[in-house]
Amino acid sequence: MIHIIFILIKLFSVPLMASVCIFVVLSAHFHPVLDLLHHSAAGVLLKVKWNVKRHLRERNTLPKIFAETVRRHGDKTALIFEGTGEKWSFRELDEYSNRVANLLLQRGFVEGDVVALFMENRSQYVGLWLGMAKIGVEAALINFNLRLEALVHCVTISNAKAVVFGSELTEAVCEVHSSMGKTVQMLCSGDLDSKRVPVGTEISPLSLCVCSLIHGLCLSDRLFYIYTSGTTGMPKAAIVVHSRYYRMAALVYYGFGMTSDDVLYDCLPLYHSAGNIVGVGQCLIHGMTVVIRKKFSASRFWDDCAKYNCTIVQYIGEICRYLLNQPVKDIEQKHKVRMALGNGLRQSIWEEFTSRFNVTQIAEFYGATECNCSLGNFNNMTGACGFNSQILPFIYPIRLVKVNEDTMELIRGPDGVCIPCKPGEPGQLVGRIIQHDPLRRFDGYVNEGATNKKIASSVFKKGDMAYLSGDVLIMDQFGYMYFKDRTGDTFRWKGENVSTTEVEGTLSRLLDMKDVVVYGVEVPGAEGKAGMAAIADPERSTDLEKFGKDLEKALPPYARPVFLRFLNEVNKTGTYKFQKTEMRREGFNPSIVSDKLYFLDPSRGRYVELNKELHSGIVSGKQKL
Ligand SMILES: *[C@@H]1O[C@H](CO)[C@@H](O)[C@H](O)[C@H]1NC(C)=O
Ligand SMILES: *[C@@H]1O[C@H](CO)[C@@H](O)[C@H](O)[C@H]1NC(C)=O
Ligand SMILES: *[C@@H]1O[C@H](CO)[C@@H](O)[C@H](O)[C@H]1NC(C)=O
Ligand SMILES: *[C@@H]1O[C@H](CO)[C@@H](O)[C@H](O)[C@H]1NC(C)=O
Ligand SMILES: *[C@@H]1O[C@H](CO)[C@@H](O)[C@H](O)[C@H]1NC(C)=O
Ligand SMILES: *[C@@H]1O[C@H](CO)[C@@H](O)[C@H](O)[C@H]1NC(C)=O
Ligand SMILES: CC(=O)N[C@H]1CO[C@H](CO)[C@@H](O)[C@@H]1O
Repeated sequence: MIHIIFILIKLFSVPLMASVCIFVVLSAHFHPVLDLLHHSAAGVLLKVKWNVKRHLRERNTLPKIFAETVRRHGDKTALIFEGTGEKWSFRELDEYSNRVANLLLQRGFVEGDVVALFMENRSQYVGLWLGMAKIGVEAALINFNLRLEALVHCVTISNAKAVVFGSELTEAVCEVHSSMGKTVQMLCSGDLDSKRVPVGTEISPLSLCVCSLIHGLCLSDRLFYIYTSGTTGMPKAAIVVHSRYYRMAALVYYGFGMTSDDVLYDCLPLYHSAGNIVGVGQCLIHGMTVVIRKKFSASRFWDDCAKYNCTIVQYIGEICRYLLNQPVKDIEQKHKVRMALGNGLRQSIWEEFTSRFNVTQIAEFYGATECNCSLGNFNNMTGACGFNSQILPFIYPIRLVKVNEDTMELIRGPDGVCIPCKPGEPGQLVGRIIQHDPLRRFDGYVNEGATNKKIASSVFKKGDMAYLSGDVLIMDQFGYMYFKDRTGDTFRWKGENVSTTEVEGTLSRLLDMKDVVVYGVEVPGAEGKAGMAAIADPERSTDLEKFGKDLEKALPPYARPVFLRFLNEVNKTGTYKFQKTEMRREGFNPSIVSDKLYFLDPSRGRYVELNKELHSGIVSGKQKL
């Protein structure tokens, strides 16, 4: 078999980015050349693509790839559960998952069945879904914070035949048991306390027997479902196929130059792709030891890292800021962590984070579970979340296209095709969908309607199809991509676009790293949306006078929040992202919002308390904004 591949060589003499392209003809197993490609973004993609093709050819699946990892690493520690300190070797994880597989077979589950997995973080979690994967049973990974309707919704849309739950969640399961339908089996992992189970509720203990097996599946089969926490409405179940799992884990492994000797600290929830794929995937596929923590703890973070000799830590959302918020202590520098891997590190705290915690590399990447447009900042470029070659755009068909940032509607040219952005112009990230290419397929959601909203046609050229990321990014002239804002979060005020992410970063810095959530609220009669900042300040320690002055220096007038809302705590998702929908809906009406509200009085240039009288003045248009 002859393959033609493109080799990129970075010319270090030319600032940052200038790649030359050489065409080489290679035989399929010429790996040293691939290693050469290691550190260029396109090289990483080619390598991963190559591996995916090989796995497809060899009819490998994730369980088979894992079997290979077990063969290589056997008694090495695969998972450590911080909490009990329990350690599992690769062999033990394998045996546990085999028992799961056997049990499910005995209970009559077959390939293609769906089983919901509802439990808190621990090693068994990985063993359970892996065991299901071994016999082609698809796990629906349910957020363990869900209760009542949301829980029923997630189980129901997955068409699960059974729910496997952790004994710690017995009560939550009993609450919804009757709404779930008699045909859904309830299996409890751990010690079932029968006193907590109401009479008439049918729950069976999950008792496991030993023997091993792997079924013949294929890399493009479904592995499990992950629920995306949409900004609006109920969660959607996104499909993860074996090849996607492999690809996501492999892209960061090769892209960021990890090795199987690294020890990764994973304190993210396992029902999400960051924790379960990007994190745990390094264990299953690459033989890395992964330390799992039930729940992120800012105060224990560096102690854990030092205790387990972790070399890589994962972060997401606001986690880095919570770490910076902790009092300084020795241990935060006395660890072996060389890399922080994740997404959502704000540019405003990037350098403070690396210097204070002595972490030399930020491995920031971008990519939603269901998205076909992942990016990685493989070159340790401050503030960037990814890179896309400007010279060889065909290697990775993603681009930024012009959108109305307010509504996220695509802006199209006269020919009906989307307009690509120039360097420096913000645009929505889109990825071309090529169904027959396993690296570029879109697997979509379980629900067809949800899939349609994420796909548009005539994006790169007439008649094609592309995945819409929903996020606005900016690319510089070299091809580095910078995250600008989340879906629909940018709003217009005084004819300018306000990026809530940027304003949040600035305000939080001015306010000693407090949680700050920025969003736009509608004011009758005013065009666009007025900015509002919800600030978590339980002690009410904010000096408004000083804050107002600092703000004048830090932000242009249109970006300064017109309203402030002080509360004890802001709501966050399981992945430490802020929830704004409810607050946006409540607006700035003091008779709806019970928290203290302030208004930036333009004539006095300072914040004043927003009472009912002032509110009606604003609504009637008497009070200028
Ligand atoms: C961490 O490394 C030290 C020295 O290299 C070693 O003594 C210790 O056992 C290691 N700890 C763990 C949990 O592996
Ligand atoms: C910071 O990390 C480097 C390399 O990992 C190490 O050599 C150095 O001692 C660390 N600094 C402190 C203060 O621990
Ligand atoms: C990454 O960048 C930071 C500062 O920009 C630098 O201190 C660090 O050494 C770099 N790390 C690597 C691995 O190049
Ligand atoms: C704001 O965004 C829109 C597109 O969403 C763009 O047309 C407009 O030029 C932007 N305005 C400014 C001032 O950047
Ligand atoms: C586009 O979507 C497909 C299907 O899910 C995915 O496999 C592919 O990798 C995506 N494109 C990119 C650039 O990742
Ligand atoms: C936070 O979440 C709780 C429970 O879902 C809800 O009752 C409350 O209104 C939310 N608070 C805000 C400020 O959105
Ligand atoms: C295995 C393990 O330690 N599981 C823990 C998961 O979390 C629950 C509740 O927080 C604990 O009770 C379990 O012991």
